[in-house]
Amino acid sequence: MAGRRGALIVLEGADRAGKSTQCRRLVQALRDGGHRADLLRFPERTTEIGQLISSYLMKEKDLEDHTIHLLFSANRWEHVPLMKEKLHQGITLVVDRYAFSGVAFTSAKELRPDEAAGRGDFGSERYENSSFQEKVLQSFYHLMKDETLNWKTMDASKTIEDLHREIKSIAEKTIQEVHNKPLGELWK
Ligand code: NYM
Ligand code: MG
Repeated sequence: MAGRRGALIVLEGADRAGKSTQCRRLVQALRDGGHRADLLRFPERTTEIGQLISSYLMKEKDLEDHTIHLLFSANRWEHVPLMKEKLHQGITLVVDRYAFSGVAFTSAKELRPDEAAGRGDFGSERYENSSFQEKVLQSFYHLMKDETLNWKTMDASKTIEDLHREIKSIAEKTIQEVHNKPLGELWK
C-alpha cells in the first residue's frame, strides 16, 4: 500500500437527490472493505465562513451574490491543505458537493428568468424551489461536457440500495485507477 494516494470522489446534483445518504453509505462500505476513507461536505458549516454561509442559506443574513459565491469558494479553499494531506496519505475522500455546485448554483442565479416559481417538495433554504433546481441541473449538464473530469451519471430515482451498489463499484474501480497517479487540478 506504500505510496498509494486516495481518490477524490465527489457527489454532485440538485438538492434532494440523495447525495448525503449515498456519501455516508459509501464511506461505510469502503471502510468495511478495508479502504481508508473520510467523508467531507460543502458547505462545511462548522467553520466561521461556514456559519456565514449557513445563515445566508437560512435567510437570516442577506449577502450580495458575488460575496456569497466567494464565501462558498473560501469554504472549500480553507479545507484544501487538509484534503491534499489526506489524499497523499492514501485516504479516499468522499465529498458531498464541491466546486461544481459552486458554479452550478451561482450560474443558475444568472439563468433565472423570473420569480414565479412553483414550489416543489423542498426545504425552506434559499435555492430550494423547482425552477431554480432546474437551472442548476442545466448548469451541471454543461459542466459535465468537460471529459477530463471523470463524470458518471447516476439515476437518482433508483432505490438507495441499487444506487449504493453502483456508486460503490465505481468508487472501488476509481481508487484502483488513481492510486499511482499524481494529484491533478480540477480546472487548469
Ligand atoms: N451551494 C453549495 C452553493 O450554492 N454553492 C456552493 O458552492 C455549494 C458547495 O448550498 N442548496 C448550495 C447548494 C445547496 C446549499 O447545501 C446547501 P447542502 O448540501 O444542502 O447542505
Ligand atoms: Mg440542502
